[in-house]
Amino acid sequence: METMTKRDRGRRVAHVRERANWMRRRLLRMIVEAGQGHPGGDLSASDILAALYFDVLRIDPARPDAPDRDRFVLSKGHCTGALYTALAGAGFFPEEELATYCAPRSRLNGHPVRTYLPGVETNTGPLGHGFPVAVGIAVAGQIDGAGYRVFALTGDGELQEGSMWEAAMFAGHRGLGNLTVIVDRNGLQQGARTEDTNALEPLADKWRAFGWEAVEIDGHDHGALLDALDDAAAPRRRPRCIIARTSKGRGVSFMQDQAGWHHGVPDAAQYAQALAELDAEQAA
Ligand SMILES: Cc1ncc(C[n+]2csc(CCOP(=O)(O)OP(=O)(O)O)c2C)c(N)n1
Ligand SMILES: [Mg+2]
Repeated sequence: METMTKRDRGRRVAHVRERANWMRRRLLRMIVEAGQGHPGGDLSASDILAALYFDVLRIDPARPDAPDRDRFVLSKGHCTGALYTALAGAGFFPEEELATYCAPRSRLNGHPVRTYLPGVETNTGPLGHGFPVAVGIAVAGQIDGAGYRVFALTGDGELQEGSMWEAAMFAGHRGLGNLTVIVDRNGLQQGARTEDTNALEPLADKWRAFGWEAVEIDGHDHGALLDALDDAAAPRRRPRCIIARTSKGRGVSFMQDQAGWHHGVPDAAQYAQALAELDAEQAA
């Protein structure tokens, strides 16, 4: 492993922090312009996707199909606000194209489509489908002895889908050391708390029982995210689960931890307030 100086780490953390803030502002604008979107889950996942796309993933927008690229699967496929701003910011397509979000014939479908847009590894949207595909990609990498790593982001509500646990069991069985799943543990599914609907806890123990390494971190702490994701790159013989404790709607006070902002569009006054809050956070 390379040794990282404190200065390098500080720079990485500052960069991811700045990019996550940019993503939040940019995705809200995109949702306002389109008149639709899922801001709660987008804001919940922005720090995670910023750490991946602006630091961790070994990807090259000029070679989106490079055989050795790392793969990222947005299993909670409704969060295209976070995914498309990350892809645009990383150079996979021009930022101006964000203005076409959800428009007829746009490449930026409400849920991501692989054949439309470079950088999208697989179609997602129906919960419980993306993560099993990510497991399949990791199995292929294991069989081929390929060097790429596979990352998947799931929702916690998504873990109510039985297919997730079938895939988790198989990944444990195969000892997929090239696979990391990040659970966006914001405690909310579409209209209610996960624990009131069908309790997931003790969640880390469930993954461990399926043959995974599991860690729990603050999913808005950029340093903790980088450490956990760096660690995932270390050689090992088991898949790894990072349970990222998050807040749905993070960064915008009136959206935070509110099931009602799972989907929705801020009005002009709310949008102005959101931008002011995000500007203040960036300046702090
Ligand atoms: C199979 C399936 N059932 C229902 C839905 C509708 N749906 C979209 S998002 C969502 C809630 C997801 O909650 P979670 O996975 O926790 O996402 P987050 O909180 O990160 O937005 C639901 C029920 C869907 N997309 N797919
Ligand atoms: Mg959730």
